[in-house]
Amino acid sequence: MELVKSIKTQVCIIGSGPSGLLLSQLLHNAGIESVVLDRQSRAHIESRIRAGVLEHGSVETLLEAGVGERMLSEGILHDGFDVGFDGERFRIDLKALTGKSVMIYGQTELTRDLIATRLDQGGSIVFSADNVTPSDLESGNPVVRYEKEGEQYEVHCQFVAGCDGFRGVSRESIPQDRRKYFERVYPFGWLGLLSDTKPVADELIYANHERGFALCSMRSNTRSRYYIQCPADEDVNKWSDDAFFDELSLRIGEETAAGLERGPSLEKSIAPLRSFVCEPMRFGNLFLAGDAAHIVPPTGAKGLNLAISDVHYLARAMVEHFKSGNSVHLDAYSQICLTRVWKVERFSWYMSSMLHQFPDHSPFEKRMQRAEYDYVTRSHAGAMAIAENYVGLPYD
Ligand code: RFL
Ligand code: PHB
Repeated sequence: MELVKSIKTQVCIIGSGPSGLLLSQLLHNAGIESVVLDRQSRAHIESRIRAGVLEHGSVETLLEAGVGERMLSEGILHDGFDVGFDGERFRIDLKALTGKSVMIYGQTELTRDLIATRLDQGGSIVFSADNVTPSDLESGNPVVRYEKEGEQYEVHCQFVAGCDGFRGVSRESIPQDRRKYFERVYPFGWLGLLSDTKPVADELIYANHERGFALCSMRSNTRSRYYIQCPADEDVNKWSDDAFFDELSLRIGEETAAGLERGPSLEKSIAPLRSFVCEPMRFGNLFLAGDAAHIVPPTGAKGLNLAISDVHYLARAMVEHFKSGNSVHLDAYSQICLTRVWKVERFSWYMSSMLHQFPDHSPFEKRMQRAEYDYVTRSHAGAMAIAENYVGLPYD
């Protein structure tokens, strides 16, 4: 008979992306034990290239969690960004409109900081855990089974946090008749390129050009991140670095392109664009957070930030439960998150709709896009609506 090793903890967290790691950190800060399980290796997790923009509230949450030191010294505050349309450009002055800024700091760096802090403090993160399977989720004693290096394990806990991203196991372990999915898949993707070159501008540029959307972003003053809209089924191998920079140059206009520094790609990949929400975000003692529960297209820079706000609410609710036995916030968790999630879904959908070329758009819809851009760039209220969402809606 095979021996199954048994582990006991208060919260079993599936997924060691930013959601799972930050939750583990916030629980630890309140004296609550957790075990984090991830199917990937530490090296793989620490090398994934993802988001780059942190909202004001995300920065505050990370600082309060005690994981913001390097972000404060190496991150770059941006007081605005540009939106462009058919060669025109307009700066959304975040600081003047809202009094707030956003922080440019890569998700890759944030993940490294979170892993290092958890491990330094003796936290338990199991990397390369195979066949992670949550069960007994409606009981008071859920169990999460996994395998590692030929051994079988069982984690016994009070709560399971499903922080395992869009393709994880947690959401799918909710019976079909107990959840509802809402989804839109966009008819294009983003081809992204990372290079050790000086960013083409001091702030981000989002541009809608007749050849397709383009985004100029960065990770630091010496590392650029660029994206161009591409067909959803595009083959990344079709794009040499030069072909990418040629196309980007066309879309950002001659004047800006004149200052574009080219350099070999450190990473080049295609991300699909999707809007998705699972309701509710709880099943028994399983709580979903981050991409496991919802996906936004990246045009508003919201995915990581939404993950951080979910975790803020979940940690607060779990701490309250363990400290005082009060479950008011746990019971309200899904509803509190979903109210904010849908507002952020709306903003990400809106930004994506205004800034991309849609293959099925009629001339009427093209005029609507242009009118939207004109409204945003010529009305204080229009610019404000973008700015207050971009710096982040307040937490409830
Ligand atoms: P993650 O980061 O996907 O982490 C999930 C973790 O779960 C593990 N996992 C499993 N573990 C055990 N068993 C299983 N069966 C498992 N299945 C999966 C995975 O290995 C992984 O470690 O989800 P999390 O923590 O919820 O974080 C969400 C963010 O990663 C995501 O929303 C952002 O990256 C989205 N995003 C952006 N968000 C922003 O706020 N600002 C941005 O500027 C921004 N830009 C982006 C983005 C996402 C992009 N891509 C590639 C989708 C730009 C891009 C190109
Ligand atoms: C990025 O730098 O990766 C980035 C920035 C802004 C976005 C999306 C991605 O809206």
